[in-house]
Amino acid sequence: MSERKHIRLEFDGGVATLTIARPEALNALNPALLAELRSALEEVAGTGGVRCLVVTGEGKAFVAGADIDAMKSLGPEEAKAFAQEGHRTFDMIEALPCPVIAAVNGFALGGGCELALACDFIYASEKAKFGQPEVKLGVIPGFGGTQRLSRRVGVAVARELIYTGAILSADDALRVGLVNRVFLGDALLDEARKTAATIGEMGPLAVTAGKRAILDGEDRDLHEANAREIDLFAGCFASADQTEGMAAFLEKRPAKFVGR
Ligand code: CO8
Repeated sequence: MSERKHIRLEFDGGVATLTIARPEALNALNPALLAELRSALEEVAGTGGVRCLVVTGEGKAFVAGADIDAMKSLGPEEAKAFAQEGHRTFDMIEALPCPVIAAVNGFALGGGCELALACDFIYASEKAKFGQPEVKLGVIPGFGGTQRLSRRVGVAVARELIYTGAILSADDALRVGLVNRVFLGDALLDEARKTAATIGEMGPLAVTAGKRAILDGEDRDLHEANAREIDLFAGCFASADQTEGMAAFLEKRPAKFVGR
């Protein structure tokens, strides 16, 4: 495993946990951290048997945004390159075959909210705070927030958040559908890993196909998206896991999935 300064990666059975750890800057994303994030995601993709990834942050922030100090003097071309780098990194999360759960432990602002949105779904600590405060800095979200936030919570709520820079509590984020579940005290990471382990017990090819069908469908009209679902559904029937899963049900025993 390569040395990374601000990212920790742990593997426990089929569950991987990626922790962003630059607490002195509330885990703000600079180019070096984004490069480490890509390298960690490559490691996850290249490690056999990972069934679900949990992404979290160290300290009081998940990620408090792109690094404002690193951005303050950029010209338009450099800003474009930085935004593209963020997109490339977050696209890798969506391209992973396994689901990714964002376990948002604290501030998820700007690029941090965008990172959480690139994950399949979000669990939050009661202390979490969400927002796209870029307009307060004279810019707009540049790591996918205008698109992924609208798709996740609807255009009306996304517009209000992006135009006002308002910060949502965990409970308000739950109310608008940004967050799936809110946990009290220190329960967040254990609960996220528990869900990750549950996902890991399912047929892995089927889980991957489900992730693909949902993501691919977001860019298509309903008819085309349903056609994509049909193809992915049919593809499951070429797998040993489909034979095993259905046989196990009929024989009233737990399935033993092999990922083939
Ligand atoms: N970038 C750089 N440093 C940061 C950031 C950040 N986003 N957030 C916090 N820090 C640093 C602070 O400067 C401070 O450093 P120091 O101790 O050296 O002064 C340290 O982290 C601790 O922060 P605070 O003292 O401010 O902690 P508080 O608990 O008082 O406040 C807040 C916490 C409310 C989270 C506050 O830090 C804050 O408002 N941070 C900025 C949040 C923000 O605006 N995020 C959006 C950034 S823009 C963005 O993400 C755009 C994404 C697309 C980029 C496109 C590329 C061109």
